[in-house]
Amino acid sequence: MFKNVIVKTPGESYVNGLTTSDLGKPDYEKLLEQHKAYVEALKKCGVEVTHLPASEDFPDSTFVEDTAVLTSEFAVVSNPGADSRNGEITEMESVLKDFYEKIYYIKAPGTLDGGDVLQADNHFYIGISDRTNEEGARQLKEIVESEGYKGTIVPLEKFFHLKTGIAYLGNNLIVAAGEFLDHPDFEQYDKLTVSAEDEYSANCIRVNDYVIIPKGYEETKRKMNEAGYKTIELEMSEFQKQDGGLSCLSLRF
Ligand code: CIR
Repeated sequence: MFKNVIVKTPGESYVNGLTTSDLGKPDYEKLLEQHKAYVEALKKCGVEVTHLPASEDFPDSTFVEDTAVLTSEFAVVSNPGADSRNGEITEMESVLKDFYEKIYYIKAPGTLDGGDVLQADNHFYIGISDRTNEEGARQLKEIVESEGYKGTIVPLEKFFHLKTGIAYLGNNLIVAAGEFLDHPDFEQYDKLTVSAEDEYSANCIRVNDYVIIPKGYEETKRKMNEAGYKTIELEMSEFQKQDGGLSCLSLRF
């Protein structure tokens, strides 16, 4: 069960943030509506929402997930791999001090984005990507193992972040797309598979009694409902334009 989430309103500078997509410029008004709906959905899942104001100096800072890795017992402040995003951790560190006594840090030359970290029960999977380097992944593995968790490092082939293509729903069930459909590191899990054309819906989040999924992916939704999960669908177009998905917009703990 998650009790808390942290979210952050996107600033007007969001439209100038990092992206590799060719989906066009985000519409700021629409973006704010979509963010508001995201926060409402989280509230429906029964969590307490800590809502941070926009920071114009950090265009991508609504994607708070990348700044930390959180568990019920400890927090890890990340060291984001994109220069323009690295300063986002200053604000997050001070927020996390209100919730955690035990805080670890990923230190240079290690870099790590929270989007590269998937927790499945007592096991952390840590992706090596363009943002998370081997040293950052090694540091996180050492931290989680010192806390009694397992850690597995997973070099990514194509996905931007680890969680771009995989999610954990609990009960040994993962949602998998692309390179994770048949990946040896995840063979012990039951799989809800996502086709290449629905790949964006692999980035979904289980929050207590619901799975929040992007709107417009009927097959993913049907498979989740058949597996016994209640779903909430959210319009994500303006986040997708900047390479962001549902998990990226919150820290859940
Ligand atoms: C970035 O490039 O950092 C942002 N535009 C998107 C970050 C998405 N975050 C995530 O997948 N955890």
